[in-house]
Amino acid sequence: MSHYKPYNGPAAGWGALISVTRNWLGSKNAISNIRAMLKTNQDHGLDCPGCAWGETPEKGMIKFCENGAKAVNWEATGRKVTPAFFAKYSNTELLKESDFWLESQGRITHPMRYNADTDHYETITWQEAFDTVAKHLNQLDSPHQAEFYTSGRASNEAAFLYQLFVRAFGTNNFPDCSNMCHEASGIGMSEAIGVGKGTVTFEDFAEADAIFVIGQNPGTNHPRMLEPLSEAVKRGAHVVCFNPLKERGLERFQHPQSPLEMLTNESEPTNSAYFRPALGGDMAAIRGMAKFLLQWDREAQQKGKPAVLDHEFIQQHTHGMDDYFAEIDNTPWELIESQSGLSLAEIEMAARIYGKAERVIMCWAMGITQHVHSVPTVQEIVNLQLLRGNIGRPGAGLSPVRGHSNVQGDRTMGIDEQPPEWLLDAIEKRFDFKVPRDHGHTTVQAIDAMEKGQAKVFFGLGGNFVQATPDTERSHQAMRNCDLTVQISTKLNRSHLVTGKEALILPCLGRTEKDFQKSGLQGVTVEDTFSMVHISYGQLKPFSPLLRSEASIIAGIAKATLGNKPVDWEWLVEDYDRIRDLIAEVIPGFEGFSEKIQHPGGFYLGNAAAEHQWNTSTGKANFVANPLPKTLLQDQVTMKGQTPDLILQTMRSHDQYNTTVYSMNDRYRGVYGMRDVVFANEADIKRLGLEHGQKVDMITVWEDGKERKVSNFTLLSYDIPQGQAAAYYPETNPLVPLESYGDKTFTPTSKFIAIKVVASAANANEAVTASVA
Ligand SMILES: Nc1nc2c(c(=O)[nH]1)N[C@H]1C(S)=C(S)[C@@H](COP(=O)(O)OP(=O)(O)OC[C@H]3O[C@@H](n4cnc5c(=O)[nH]c(N)nc54)[C@H](O)[C@@H]3O)O[C@H]1N2
Ligand SMILES: Nc1nc2c(c(=O)[nH]1)N[C@H]1C(S)=C(S)[C@@H](COP(=O)(O)OP(=O)(O)OC[C@H]3O[C@@H](n4cnc5c(=O)[nH]c(N)nc54)[C@H](O)[C@@H]3O)O[C@H]1N2
Ligand SMILES: [Mo]
Repeated sequence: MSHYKPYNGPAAGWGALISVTRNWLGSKNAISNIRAMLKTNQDHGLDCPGCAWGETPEKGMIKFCENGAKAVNWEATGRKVTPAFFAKYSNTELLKESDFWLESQGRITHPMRYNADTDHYETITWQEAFDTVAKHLNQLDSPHQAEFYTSGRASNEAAFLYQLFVRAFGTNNFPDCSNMCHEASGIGMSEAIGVGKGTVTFEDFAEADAIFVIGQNPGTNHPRMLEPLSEAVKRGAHVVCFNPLKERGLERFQHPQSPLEMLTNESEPTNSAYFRPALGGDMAAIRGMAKFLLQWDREAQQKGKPAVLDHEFIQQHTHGMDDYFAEIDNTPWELIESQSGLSLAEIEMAARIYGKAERVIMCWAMGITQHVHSVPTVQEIVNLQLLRGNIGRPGAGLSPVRGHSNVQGDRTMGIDEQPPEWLLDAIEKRFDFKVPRDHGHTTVQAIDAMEKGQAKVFFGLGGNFVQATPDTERSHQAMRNCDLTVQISTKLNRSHLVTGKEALILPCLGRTEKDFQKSGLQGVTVEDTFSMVHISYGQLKPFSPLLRSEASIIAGIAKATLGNKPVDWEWLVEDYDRIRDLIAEVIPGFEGFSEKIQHPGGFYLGNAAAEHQWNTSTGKANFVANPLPKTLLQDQVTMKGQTPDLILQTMRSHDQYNTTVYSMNDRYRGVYGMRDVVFANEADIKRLGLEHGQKVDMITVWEDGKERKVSNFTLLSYDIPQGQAAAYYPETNPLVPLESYGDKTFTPTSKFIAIKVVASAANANEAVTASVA
């Protein structure tokens, strides 16, 4: 029964363990799953396939979190999607089922080919599958007519082989999940400090005096991050949150492995300050902090008091200070206040905490990166850090907290539609073929190309492209336009059902499973958000004898398409050390790769900016002087004179992993048994003449005249700033216009969608009685 009841327990305490236990008990393999979990993070253990947060360094400690346990358990389900399953259900029938139902059917056991005549998936041999892909690829007029998507769970070894194959085939069309995720962090930081990755390591969190957590919900998405946050507060450091929602994990915290805390059922407040900005208002808030610091510094100078800014650092290491200070001076306080959604008193308080702290770490995630002006916002965070030299010192730095467990590693391996020249040169030199130099497609550009019929083959290394991407109706049609769609996957999802004229499902081993190749048991490597690379060994028996590893599937396709060029693909896959030896030759930082990963805990890739080596155009760390956006609403909305009712952000519930829904509950937000809900402020609900509990439709305000609408969502009165709404992804992806993306990033603006909210026409009366407390 669906209901809504605010959650009062602490985050990650008893509630977490109860939920995990229930999850395990619901799985036939509960015992072996637990055993697999217990080996997590030990030598030759498994890298958690959940998020990209770093593994805790202490050796021998068993560290896991509720949502990591869910991720393992989800993969290690007892349920199977067999050829008999596909014989039973036609594709049309399967399309009627929910995403939740589809993934709950279990792991796919056989390679399958879609037969349009019967509307069923049918078995196919691996070789037939490889030959089908090769036939389609080789008959294209240009290699740029194929799109090669990657989701961030792929291992380094698989990703490296994949990019080598695709480049040897002739294109840089590498749309990936990163395009929808931390793209702005990479672009913004690269221009400013010369590296696109976080500059801190796990150890830095123990030394910080203040940790800012901006636009991130770690209690759900990076639960192990709550531990260093809580420890920081315990030793007197500040944790400062910027989030319009009062996320439970950030309010209070109890660690499941600290029995004492659980016995007393008390939880420590992790946040010393919690600010609730407007959606997209963070750049203004941080500009305001910088403006205060600059003002205080000038006052201090006049009075002969100690400086507030780190002038020595600025002189020695940065470029562009004058322009940036001028930009600060030109930014009026009124704009800062109105755009940030915060009072100047709040911003001043944030600035005081910041200015008093000797060492500051700034963390952020999707609340920052999924806006139009995400690159300038990331750069404003960098600017602030440069003002006080908070980069490249112990306990200080930048921490864009990555999403998928190996999304960062995939980029390092060259999954990049805009590859740097040095990488292409290195590949060309090592493998002796002419690499494609033209930039390829991002995710949004790939959809556009498929929509227009310019791209004809879609290939997915993991992920659930049609549900993760914006403008659902159009992205589905784009997929249907293709001649061939191919998905390398573990579980059934909608991307298998929204097919091109031909379609293949290629089932692969998950990270929890043992991967045997000719030379024996293989491990794969991943890179976490702190640039630590380590090896992971599957622990469980492969789910079906027919499953192949991602690397071996890619090798099979590459061989069928290109023959033994530029490498002997199958020989490489016999022993992953051979792939790692190639990586060692091509990718900087991986010299001696196979030996280095023998070291328990793996090895640190290093970070030039953290060493104060600035690989930028100026050879210094750049202050980038971006003006605040004139208005947060895009022209497509304002120029038409349209007024949206609310601005919607789309986010994750506690029981989902991106498009994978574990259950219909969102415990920390008090929602049970339903996901088609929209949170809004009581005052807005009144203003719009609506009622708590009522069914509503949401309609996007955008200029192109296309109707973008989702219907029959339950409207919930929630503690959310006025003018804002929040709802779950992927259900609300139909509302995100394909053309609404970030400047320079092409990242869909999933955290800023202008909408109208109206009462649903159908069953309106019945809806009012929806079960809400
Ligand atoms: N269990 C679990 N773990 C995951 C995932 C998962 O789905 N489930 N997904 C993984 C992936 S791929 C990623 S990228 C990460 C995502 O991790 P998060 O970025 O934490 O994910 P979201 O749910 O999108 O949450 C965004 C947060 O930002 C806030 N927010 C939204 N807009 C704004 C804004 O304009 N300003 C500010 N200051 N805050 C804002 C929201 O209220 C919310 O708390 O998690 C990874 N880990
Ligand atoms: N509206 C809105 N849209 C968003 C976001 C948002 O916040 N709001 N977030 C964006 C973000 S941050 C991201 S990262 C993307 C995520 O986009 P994706 O990475 O494409 O989506 P996932 O849901 O993580 O993919 C799940 C599927 O991956 C497959 N899979 C799982 N494990 C493995 C494995 O080990 N190997 C292989 N080959 N396949 C596997 C399973 O079949 C599963 O169904 O979505 C983006 N879309
Ligand atoms: Mo992500």
